[in-house]
Amino acid sequence: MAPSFGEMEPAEAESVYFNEYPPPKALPKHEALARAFVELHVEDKRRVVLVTSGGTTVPLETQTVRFIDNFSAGTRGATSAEYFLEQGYAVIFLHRQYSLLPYSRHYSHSTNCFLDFMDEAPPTDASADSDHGRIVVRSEYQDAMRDVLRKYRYAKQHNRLLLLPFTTVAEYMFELRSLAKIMQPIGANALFYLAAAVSDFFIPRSRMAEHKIQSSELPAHFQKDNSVGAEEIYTGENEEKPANSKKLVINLDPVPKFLHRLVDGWAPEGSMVVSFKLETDPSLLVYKAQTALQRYSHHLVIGNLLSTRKWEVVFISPDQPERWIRVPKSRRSKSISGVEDQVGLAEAMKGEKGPDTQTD
Ligand code: 9Z3
Repeated sequence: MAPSFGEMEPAEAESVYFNEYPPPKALPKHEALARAFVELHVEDKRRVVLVTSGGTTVPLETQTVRFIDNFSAGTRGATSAEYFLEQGYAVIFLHRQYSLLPYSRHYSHSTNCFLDFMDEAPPTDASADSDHGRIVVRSEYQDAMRDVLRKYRYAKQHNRLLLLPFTTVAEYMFELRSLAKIMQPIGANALFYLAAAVSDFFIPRSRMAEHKIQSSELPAHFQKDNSVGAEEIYTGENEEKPANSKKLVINLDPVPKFLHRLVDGWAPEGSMVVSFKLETDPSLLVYKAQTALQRYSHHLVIGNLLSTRKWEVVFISPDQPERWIRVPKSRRSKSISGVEDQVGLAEAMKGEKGPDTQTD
C-alpha cells in the first residue's frame, strides 16, 4: 500500500501532493498580481502580511455537486486585515470566495442587509426635480459608514490590499505555496497570518468520482459511467458494500500538513509565521496549540474555541507562558451586524492598551 502523507518526509509529501493536482486555473493570474504587489511594496520597504481567511472545501466529485466544508465566516481574517492596514501593512488577503472581506464585511453579510442602511432622500424645498428619490445612507449610519468608506478608499487608492479567492483545500495549498515564494524578496518584513480554517481530511484525486454520486441504483446500461461512485470509491477497502445502496460511506485521507514546508522552505528567511488553532473541547485547546508550535517551530499559535472565539483567544509562543486575551463582557456584541464583536478582540490584541488579562 502507498505510504500516507503522514509517513512521508515533508518535502516528499509536497512533491506527491502537488503532482497529484493540476494547479488552479486562476493561479497564473494571481501570481502575476501578487508579484506586482510585492514589487511595489518592497520598493517602499513596507511590511506585507499574507492573511488567510475563510474555510476550505473538500469536493466529493471532480465535477463538484457536493463538498465538505470547514466552518469559518471569515470574520477573524477580514477584521484582522483591517487592523493590519491601519498599522501600515500591505495585505494580501487569500480568502474563501464569497466569505467576508475587509471593509465590505460591515455591510455584506450583516443581519441587516445593505439596503437597510439606505433610504430615499427626503424632499426639501431647495431640492431640484432631479434630486427626487435620490438614495442616501440613513442619518444614523452616516458616521460609521464614512469612516469605513475612507479607510476602504485609502487602501484601494494606495494599492495596499490585494484580494485573492480560493474555494477548495487544493486551491488553498497551491496559492499559499506560490504566494509565500513570491513574498521571498520581502524578507523579514513579511508576516504570515493563517486564520483560514483548513480541512484536515480530503479525498485524494485518484479516488474521487468524476460525476455526481448517485443516490439510487441505475439501470445496468448506465452503470459504467457511475461505477466509480459510492461503493467502490468511498467504501473502505475491506468493507462490505452497504446493504442499502443509498448509503454513502466516505473514506477520507489526512491532508498533508504544509506548515512545516512554509516555515522551512517557502516563506522568506526571517519572516514571522502566526497560525491559528481551532478546537471545540476546552481541555484540548492549549495542548493542541502547544503541540502545533513544537511541531512546526514557528512564532505564534493563537488558539480559540468555536463557542468563545469572538471574546477570547490564547497566545502560545516559544518560551512564554500561555497568555489569554479576553474582551470584557461590557464590550461584547452590541452591534447590528455582529461583526463588530471581533473589533473588541482585535483592539485587545493590539497589546498594552487592551484589556488583555480581564476575565469577566
Ligand atoms: C481559526 O481558528 C479562526 O480563528 C476561525 C475564525 C476559523 C475560528 P471566523 O472566520 O472564525 O471568524 O468565523 N482558524 C483555524 C485555523 C486552522 O484551521 N488551522 C489549521 C490547524 O490548526 C492549520 S494552520 O491545523
